[in-house]
Amino acid sequence: MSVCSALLTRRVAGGGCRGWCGVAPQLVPIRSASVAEPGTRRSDEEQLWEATGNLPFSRAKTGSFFQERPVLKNPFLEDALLRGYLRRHLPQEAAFSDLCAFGERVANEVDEWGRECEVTPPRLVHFDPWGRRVDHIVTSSAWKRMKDLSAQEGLVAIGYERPFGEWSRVYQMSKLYIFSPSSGLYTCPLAMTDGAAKVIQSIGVSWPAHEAYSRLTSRQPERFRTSGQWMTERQGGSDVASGTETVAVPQTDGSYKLHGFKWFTSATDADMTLTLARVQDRTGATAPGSRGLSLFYAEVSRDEGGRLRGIEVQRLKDKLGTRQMPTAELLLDGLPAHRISEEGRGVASIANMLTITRIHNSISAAAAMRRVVQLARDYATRRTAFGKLLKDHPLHIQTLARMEVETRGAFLLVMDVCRLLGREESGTATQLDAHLLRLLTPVVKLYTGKQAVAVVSEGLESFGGQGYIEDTGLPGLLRDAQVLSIWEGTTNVLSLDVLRCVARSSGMVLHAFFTHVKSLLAGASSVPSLTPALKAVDGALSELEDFVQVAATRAPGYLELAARDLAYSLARIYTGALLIDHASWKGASSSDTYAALRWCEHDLCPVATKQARGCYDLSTPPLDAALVYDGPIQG
Ligand code: MFK
Repeated sequence: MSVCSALLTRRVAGGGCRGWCGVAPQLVPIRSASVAEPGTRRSDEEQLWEATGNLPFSRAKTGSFFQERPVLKNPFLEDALLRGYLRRHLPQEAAFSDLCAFGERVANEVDEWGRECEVTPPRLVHFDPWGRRVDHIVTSSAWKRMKDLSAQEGLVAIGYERPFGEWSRVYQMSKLYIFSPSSGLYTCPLAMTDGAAKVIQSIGVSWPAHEAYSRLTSRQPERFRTSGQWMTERQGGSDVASGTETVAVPQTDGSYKLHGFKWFTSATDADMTLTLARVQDRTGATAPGSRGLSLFYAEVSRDEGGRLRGIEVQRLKDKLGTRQMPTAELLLDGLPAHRISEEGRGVASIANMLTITRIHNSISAAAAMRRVVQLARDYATRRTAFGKLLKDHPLHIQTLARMEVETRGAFLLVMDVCRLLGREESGTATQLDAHLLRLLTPVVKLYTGKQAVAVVSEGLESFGGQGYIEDTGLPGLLRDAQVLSIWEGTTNVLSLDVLRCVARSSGMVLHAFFTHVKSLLAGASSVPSLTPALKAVDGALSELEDFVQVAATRAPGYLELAARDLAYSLARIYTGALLIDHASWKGASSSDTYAALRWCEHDLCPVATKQARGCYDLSTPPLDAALVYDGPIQG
């Protein structure tokens, strides 16, 4: 049996990698070592005390005890669920050895680069020393290494090469999941690059986007290019249809020049972008709303004087987190561009990009949870309090176990969406798969974004005060997690997207949901240890069916008030079914069963619970408003 076959067939205990990918395991400190201060001159009295051994702080003011730091180990070998999931669905030796080797590289090399990206954030240089406007976004050398690494490792390319057919997206996203928390936020440009490649491919590869596509999906660092996604303008990021002021002025050669102001452009050092604008007619008029928006491809280039063509970088954003990555305000002042959608089909054409970036967002969310759990459980084997290691305090381990359950649920939910995406792209998707992909994309994004903030916050607490100290690298995990529920559609905007896709499909997406969850439950019905979980999901599914029946008879405002709780119910029920399904697999462990049972102790159908309490009755909004604005004196 080859080493990697062994990896596929045996359950793994501990973290050693030697013999699987041929690399000896190394433990990597997440911070450099601190140095004790030298001692000071001692008085005779002090020396006497010292001689008696009663002056422990006499030689070094810092004392002799130093807490051991948590150690990042190979994130692939540390992750029993990831390996189990792949053993079940993608038992390919090549995939395992690649993920194992990549995990080793992440722990031993890339994580340090990620830290470098954080401590050397990008800066904007507006002018050269001689006063010429240059608008250079200066990034760290680590950020540039991330770009080369991304090409070499095929972090975008795999999705298009499709080495494992319909499972290729699962493989690609597994690599990104391992990479994300160490990537210095390089996963952001990769998300948009992947999304742009998908849009160009789905529209049909033609000039000038043909060259762009081959570069976005290249494995050669010198050819690889990244893309931006410039959608947000000053009037807001959610209501794109009425918030987009940018105009596209037709040129005689069939191209356009864009004039407008993009308020949030992430990873602004990208080589190209996809963006929305309104085409002007001969009189300079544009069509309003969504129907007036078209999709444009533009390259970011410089003229002979070194000045950006048609772009001025107004300033970099001062953000709570994601500081590793440049986010800028851009004035588009005659940016050369090519229209790649039909006129007025901008939103529908960029929707593919939204699907991809929302899935990437969800991968980053699950990965952030996984990373904080890995570090916290390692720390619990090093930190002693009240006479024993943290790992020997049942209450502490209970807290970590709850985080683990959330992390497992998030992982299975997002991987299932990747599975559906892979089926769609390889032409094996059924109608049911297509409906599920449309419904679950906003659901997984909104749910995992919220979970990540909660789990990472809990994780920081498990380090005590050290979790609050910047140069441990831990607070950055929380600051970066906070964006996951905001960009690419906030929780409420995505909840409304769920309603929209239910309405547009005449309920077919919900029909697909019920059908698939029932089939997952049926597949596990013969496993007695899962009975309580099965009953819980089955009961929640019935409650959800009842809710849908009742809601269909109510005014539209009723459903809007229920939108967020409905999305949460879909997430919890579907995740419960996935955990049960995974635990019923013949290679599952007792921990897989336990995780499923624990997950199903959640309120799986909060929309039914809250409906029963009258939370969506139309008498509620004025009461909510009165509560929110209780206090100010009415003038
Ligand atoms: C680590 C990971 C990093 C991730 C990358 C971070 C980058 C950060 C940069 C940003 O945050 S960029 C800003 C992101 N902005 C958003 O995500 C926008 C949020 N708002 C929405 O999603 C709104 O729902 C939307 C703008 C789409 C609403 O616009 P409309 O014009 O009111 O849409 P409408 O009329 O409902 O649909 C227009 C068409 O698009 C329809 O197609 P048809 O005309 O053929 O019927 C819809 O079916 C289609 N569509 C809309 N949303 C869709 C969709 N199709 C598929 N999926 C969707 N989600």
